Amino acid sequence: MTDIVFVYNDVTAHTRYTCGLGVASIASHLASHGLTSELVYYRRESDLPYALDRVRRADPCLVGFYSPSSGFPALQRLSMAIRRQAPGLFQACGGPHVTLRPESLFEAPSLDAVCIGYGERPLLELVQRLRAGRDLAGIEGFWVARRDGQIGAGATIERNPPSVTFGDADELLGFDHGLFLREFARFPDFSRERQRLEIIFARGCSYRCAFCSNVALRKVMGPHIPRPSVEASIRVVKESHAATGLTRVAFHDDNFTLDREWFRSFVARYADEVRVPFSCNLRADGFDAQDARLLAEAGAERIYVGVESGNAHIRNDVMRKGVSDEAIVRGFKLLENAGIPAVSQNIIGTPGETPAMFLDTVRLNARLATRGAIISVFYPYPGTELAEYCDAHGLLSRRLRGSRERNEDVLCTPQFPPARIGFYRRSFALLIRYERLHRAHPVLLPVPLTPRTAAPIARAMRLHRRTIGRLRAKRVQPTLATPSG
Ligand code: B12
Repeated sequence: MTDIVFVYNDVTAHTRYTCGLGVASIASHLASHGLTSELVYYRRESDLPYALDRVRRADPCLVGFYSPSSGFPALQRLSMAIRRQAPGLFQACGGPHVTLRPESLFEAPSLDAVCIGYGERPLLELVQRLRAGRDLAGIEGFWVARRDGQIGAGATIERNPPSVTFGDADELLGFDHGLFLREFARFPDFSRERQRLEIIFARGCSYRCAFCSNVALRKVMGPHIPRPSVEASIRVVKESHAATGLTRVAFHDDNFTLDREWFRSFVARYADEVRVPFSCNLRADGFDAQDARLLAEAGAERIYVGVESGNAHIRNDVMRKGVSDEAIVRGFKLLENAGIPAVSQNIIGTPGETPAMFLDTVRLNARLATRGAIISVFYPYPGTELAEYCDAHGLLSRRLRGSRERNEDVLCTPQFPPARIGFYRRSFALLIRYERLHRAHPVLLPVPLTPRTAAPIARAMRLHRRTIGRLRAKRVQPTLATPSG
């Protein structure tokens, strides 16, 4: 009999198939204590009957949800359906959303508990007590609602302190990737060849960016950022690599060079002992030429760098990123010199941003040697400084929950209307391309990018791309038609 069915909720984020590392870490910890887990990867709401069927067949003692903030309404609907199907089944939810908003327990009248903070040890304790039929009082990390299988807001809630003491970071390091890989097999478009082995070492980030949940999480969890030793980290990469057979690795740490000493020692050993191609995240001002060289030697094949905005006021005064234009340009240059493809990560629609300011993001990206530029629409995550600002200034719209987050605008921003945000998001790559051409050939392409010229320029670039595409297709066709033998 299965002890736990985890539900990883991806209906609003819809990233490519991804291993939820919180769930994978908890499952690995539970397995080391003899408890078994199953997983439902909740990709779209039409998966509801599938999820109910999996829960019915597994007959666990607990369903454990993970969800980003935007997906919480979908989670509530599923949780409600599970309650109707199995009234006595205990339902708990964890992750950054409920850690920052434990009051979600009142909003979801079919949830029995929410986990605030690290979940490995609290969930083990909870499941052991459920299995033994013992009382659930006083489990650190959990707010528990005594609903007795009922649906309703009237339950009394026991509020225990958050789970903030992590314990031995080496001992707790481990991920049950197999849990996710087995479940991915049900999706026809899942490709094992393209799947990366996902791993995270440091739990958090010490920077104070106003758009990121890390600052809010540190307020709950305290300033200490647990990090396993280099020895344990290398061991777990080797073991996970051998267990999954995946041929590329993604290190998900918010900032891989946050602890420089750890980083240098880790990549040196990784280069010698593992050397599987990998990707990671860096701050543009967080590394030097030697670090870039070490990354290249270790097999870095893609590095994601947060640019956020090309407008220094938006980036540093509003978003509190604290990185200059020069540092960003220098960071990308170092990666280019080391031969590592770099991808910039950008945000559009930050409170206070205007179309003219957004064009600074296009211009800055055009100066960088990028292998791609990702653009996300600003989303105010609970507990962040910018979410509080949006709330205080009446900027939050009804689209906030349940939206395809980062793809749709969710704020009321008269100075940057939703249709304009949509246009710039869709045209971002084309506008960067135009700006590069304009810089290289100012005489041939003299029109500067402004909020007035952006739309006709994007139209012309689209037309140009289509024409080139057609011409290429025509040139390629005869070759394809030539009999090969
Ligand atoms: C790695 C990462 C990713 C990876 C992997 C995703 C994943 N879910 O693991 C990728 C790149 C795919 C990703 C995607 C997204 N991410 Co992300 N991601 C992170 C990052 C950097 C680290 C998360 C992590 O792995 N931590 C380590 C693991 C071991 O800890 P954990 O996940 O917190 O889980 C612990 C506890 O929360 C708890 N817990 C977790 N689940 C459960 C379940 C139960 C039942 C219990 C009891 C406890 C419990 O116990 C776990 C172990 O201690 C965080 C930032 C951060 N520093 O936290 C952002 C973060 C979690 N992501 C965020 C967001 C918004 C997203 C996306 C929505 C972005 C997008 N639109 O595409 C998607 C959402 C995907 C999804 N369906 O959840 C936000 C979430 C904010 C929020 N309030 O919702 C964060 C906080 C960053 C931010 N922007 O501020 N992300």
